[in-house]
Amino acid sequence: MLKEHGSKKIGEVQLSQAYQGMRGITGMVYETSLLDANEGIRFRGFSIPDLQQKLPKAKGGAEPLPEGLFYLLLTGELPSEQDVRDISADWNKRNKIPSHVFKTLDALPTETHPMTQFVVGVMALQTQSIFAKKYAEGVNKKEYWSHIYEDSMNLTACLPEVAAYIYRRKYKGGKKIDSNPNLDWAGNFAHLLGYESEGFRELMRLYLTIHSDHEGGNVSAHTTHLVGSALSDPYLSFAAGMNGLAGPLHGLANQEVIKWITEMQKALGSETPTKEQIEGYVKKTLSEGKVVPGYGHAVLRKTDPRFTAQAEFAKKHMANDPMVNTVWRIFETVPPILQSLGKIKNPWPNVDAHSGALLLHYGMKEFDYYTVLFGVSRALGVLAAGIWSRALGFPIERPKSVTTENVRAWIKGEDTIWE
Ligand code: HAX
Repeated sequence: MLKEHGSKKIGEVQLSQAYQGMRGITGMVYETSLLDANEGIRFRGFSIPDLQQKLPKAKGGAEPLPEGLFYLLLTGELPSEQDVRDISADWNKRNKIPSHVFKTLDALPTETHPMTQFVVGVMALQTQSIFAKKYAEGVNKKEYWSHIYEDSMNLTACLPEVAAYIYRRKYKGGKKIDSNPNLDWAGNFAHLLGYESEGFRELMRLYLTIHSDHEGGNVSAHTTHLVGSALSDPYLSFAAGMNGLAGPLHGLANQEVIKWITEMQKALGSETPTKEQIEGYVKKTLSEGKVVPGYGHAVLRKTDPRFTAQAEFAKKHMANDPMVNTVWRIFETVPPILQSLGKIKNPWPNVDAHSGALLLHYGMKEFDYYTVLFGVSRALGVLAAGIWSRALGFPIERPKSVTTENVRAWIKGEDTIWE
């Protein structure tokens, strides 16, 4: 394909795009999912409602199992029930975590933000990298992908236990819970965290499926992709991506949403403020030069279908929950206000506007932990994509940059350095 079509142009770059976050520049290939501005995410062509219908579920459950989503992202094909059971069993065998990982986490003060602890935990696991060992021994580049695959499977298998260890240590007095090998990956994660209701397990299955992938340009996926292109192993590249997810304009927004709503409830003296009260609080937030967390997106131009999927889950399981109802009232109130500012390209809610209310419903009130759940899910997408990047032999990623001095000279016709 490249021999025949490699010189065809897929876009042009404007000066404003170079200065303003590279919006709209198509500059990378990322196999596992594609984002449409109006329709939202498709995982290998399948929308979230498609996945809810077509992916295998737990016994008696209604939500897709993330193992099935991982199979789909990796192979491009829908898995059978047996494929999904095989992955659950495989991950249950691979989740052997060396004791130094827990000791490393224990060395951190418990006040350390859970995302920092998560990244430290992943970095401590890096001693297990098969790719790094094989590379040091000398390996043919055609085999890279298979070692990256082994690392990705092992890392994915270990993440729930590492993530749950952080939760139990920070908030539950360090009482660690052992894995239950009879449970699916998400069900076991719920169990490891200490949540045994079927409702929370179902929420985790949905949550870990829908947060997994959002094409390649978002900060966590792009960072994992970029760092992986230097042949840094999946532990190194995933940890790098997680540092990006920990930013408040990206994954940390799920923590910020609940923090913002809780502060609003306190300021207004009501658990379920009216639309008028919310309107006033939103205007105050904007006048203080802050963003309204959970709203807006760099690519999406409609309500995020991941928000809608979570709202549907809430309608089914907790329609009368006061926090959920407040989230829905915020949804009725915020978009017209943001729209009226005239500068916000997408006034609609994103994935993070809803997730915290669902977690709170089941009793998970430690909102600074929420981004770790997002991180565990995001592993499925970025690691599957990383296996493909090595299979396709993508080179080290290295775009060109310029200085403002170059740009000024170019405007005057004195510099053509990049033409
Ligand atoms: N509240 C207030 N102002 C907002 C806003 C919001 N929710 N969303 C955008 N804006 C502002 C921008 O800050 C920018 O202002 P300036 O021109 O003064 O700098 C202006 O509107 C134009 O921004 P944009 O082009 O519409 O949005 P961007 O592509 O630059 O940014 C963001 C996209 C998601 C970062 C942005 O909408 C935002 O900050 N939202 C709130 C934080 C949030 O919810 N982040 C999570 C996003 C989804 C995600 O990654 N989840 O993990």
